[in-house]
Amino acid sequence: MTFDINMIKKVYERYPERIAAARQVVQKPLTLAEKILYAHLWQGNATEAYERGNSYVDFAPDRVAMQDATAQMALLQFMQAEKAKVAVPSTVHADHLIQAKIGADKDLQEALNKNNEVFNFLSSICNKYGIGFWKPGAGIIHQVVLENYAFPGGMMIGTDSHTVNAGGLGMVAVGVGGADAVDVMAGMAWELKMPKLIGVKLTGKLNGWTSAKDVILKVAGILTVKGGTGAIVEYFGEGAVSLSATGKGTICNMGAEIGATTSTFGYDDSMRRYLAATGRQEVVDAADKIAEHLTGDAEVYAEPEKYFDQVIEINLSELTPHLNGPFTPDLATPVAEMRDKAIANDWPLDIEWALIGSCTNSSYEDLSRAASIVEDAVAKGVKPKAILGINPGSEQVRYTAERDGLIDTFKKFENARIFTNACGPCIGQWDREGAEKQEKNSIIHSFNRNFAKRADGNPNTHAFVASPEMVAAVAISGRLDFNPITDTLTNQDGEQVKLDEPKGSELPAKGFDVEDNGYQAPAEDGSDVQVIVSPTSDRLQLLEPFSPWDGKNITGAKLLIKAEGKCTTDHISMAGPWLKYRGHLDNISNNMLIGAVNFFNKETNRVKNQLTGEYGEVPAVQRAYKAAGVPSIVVGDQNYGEGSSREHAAMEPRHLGVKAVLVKSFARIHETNLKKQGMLALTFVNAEDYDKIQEDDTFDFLNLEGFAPNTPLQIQITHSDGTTDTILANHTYNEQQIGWFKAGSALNLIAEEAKKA
Ligand code: MIC
Ligand code: SF4
Repeated sequence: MTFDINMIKKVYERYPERIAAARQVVQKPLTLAEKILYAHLWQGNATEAYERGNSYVDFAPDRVAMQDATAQMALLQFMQAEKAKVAVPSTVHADHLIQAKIGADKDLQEALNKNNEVFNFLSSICNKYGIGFWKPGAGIIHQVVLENYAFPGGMMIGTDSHTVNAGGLGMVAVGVGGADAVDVMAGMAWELKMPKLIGVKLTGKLNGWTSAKDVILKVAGILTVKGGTGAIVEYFGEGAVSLSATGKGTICNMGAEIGATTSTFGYDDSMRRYLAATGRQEVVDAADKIAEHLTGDAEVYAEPEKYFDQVIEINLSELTPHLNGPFTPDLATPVAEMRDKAIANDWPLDIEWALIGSCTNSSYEDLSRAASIVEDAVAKGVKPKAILGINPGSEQVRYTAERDGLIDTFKKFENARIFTNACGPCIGQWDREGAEKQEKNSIIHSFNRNFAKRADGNPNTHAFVASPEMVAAVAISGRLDFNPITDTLTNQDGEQVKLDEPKGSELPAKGFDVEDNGYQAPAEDGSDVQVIVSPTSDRLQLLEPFSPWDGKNITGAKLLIKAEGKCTTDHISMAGPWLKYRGHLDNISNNMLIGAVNFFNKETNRVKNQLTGEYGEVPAVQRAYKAAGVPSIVVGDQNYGEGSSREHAAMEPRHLGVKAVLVKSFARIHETNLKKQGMLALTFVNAEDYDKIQEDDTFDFLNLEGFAPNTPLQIQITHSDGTTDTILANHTYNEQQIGWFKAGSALNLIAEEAKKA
């Protein structure tokens, strides 16, 4: 069955007219990204051309997706908007709260017991507001979306940074904070700065050990974790056409790791095959009628330099397998060079754990390619050295893989563990034995992120990212520097054997199958459904509106922390053990910035309380400022807030009384989240001013009373010796966003409007 086919048909019906209007205003051949953007303008047909990287544009996304860890906060906010039902098709996916420990059945039951209150809340709130609910065990949000909802030329937003995965089916799918999702679910426009465009031309064809994952591992190495900021990456060329739809999904998925707004591919046969195999021939039939609009214009792909802001070319025939890491996903190393690099950097070479899964690489094709390696090793009498853990992407994938014998193949290894169809170790939901000893070690996985502590909480775990087939090969050899193209392994009989190249099936030969996909449809009329939040719960807490701005300059603000170096959302609001408080703002605020490194003592979670002169934990010091009615600010480095869409990273400082975050540069989603929650998100006009900030500084804003678009803010810094520096801070607030700041948050404005109506 095809969900929401009428909505999809309506989108397609208006496409020709919308594209014609876009051609009128842009006056140039169009990229696919532009077609999708202009076809989804809130106002309808385009009347002006927007400036990339500059104009704010209102869009009308076709659908919204949320996962359990972000949906709680998104839906707690949606409740405040006082709407009866969501305005566009929306879904919630229970995937982040299931810990991997023993194996699927036991772990799932344990998660149900532990998170009962949250799952019941999500199930009932979805039922009330007309939202589809995918129950725990149904699968990882982005795989389920690709299998059921994504459609070429569509636009969606999701409260998870890897929403971009749906670009594998030719969507513009963007990760956002919950407050953005609330706008769209409440029937309002979604605002985005017109993205810049990066074109990636793929020539040749993948072969041997190289897989789609290596394309994005390579791109990440070229562009780095901030090279895609504010841009849509559009892939094209014969190499793009030769990739499977799920392979395209993998590439788009990890576009989040280069900060890209999203990534996408033109509609082609791989998408037709995937849509048909997942029961959506109707979408193929509808898309085929407007196929010319669902890909970039031929002129664009013939002379990409003329139309994209930046162009990269990769020859798939020459691409080799890569391992990226440790601690950052853009540190790309070709497998053949790993030995020297690892030795030079003292990265542990032994691998104890190898993990396949996550929204990036958990498709049927991924499992089949990895299984072919295991099968080959078993046939050659090679025993694996590392433990191999697998999280299938969805129940449909798991069920089909089991039917086709892939799961049995993995189980031929005694030390293989099949975990739940969920995020699991990818987000620190992993009870790894011995992790508390904090020993230096290496692991390899097919996930997308490898920030410190992310998978097992151990800061000394060096995590490397690779394709599922490389993960399987490394698991068997137990060595980080194993190169399956050249190296041999010793089998049970003492013989030297080589592993065959991976073989996989793009799609299951007998089709996909599933008994219970885990979907719960909402009530037609949810007005009688009660959503219960116990006032004594430590997991869920109804939200109180943040107070509006008093109209005055912020004065006497103390420095809470000057964060040094990489400060991702994992550093600002850690996941793993803290995921359980995602629905309780006050409780989760106790993890605020506990992972950030204090510039002055190089320690985490130890900052000076300027009121007492004593050092304490960041949340505790901030609570002391709040209790004393003293405002504070946070200072940070480049690409602050990289990674997740979790708006907790913005709501926690807001809740605890931080007024401004002043950094060298921001990651897109986090900057928007700060704005939405009524915070000041500022960047140094001169990056070197970061060096002027001292531990005992006090900040006075000089011209906040005149807060206006395109006008930098002046901040006077008073140091402890009485000297002062006045610095300039840039901001990107437009009129409307200044309105959010004044009202205390974007949601306060929606609530005001709702009252007027
Ligand atoms: C992640 O991969 O970091 C997460 C966990 O999926 C986050 C969302 C979250 O923090 O809940 C993301 O990518 O947005
Ligand atoms: Fe889940 Fe990991 Fe994907 Fe985030 S990156 S959605 S935690 S599988």
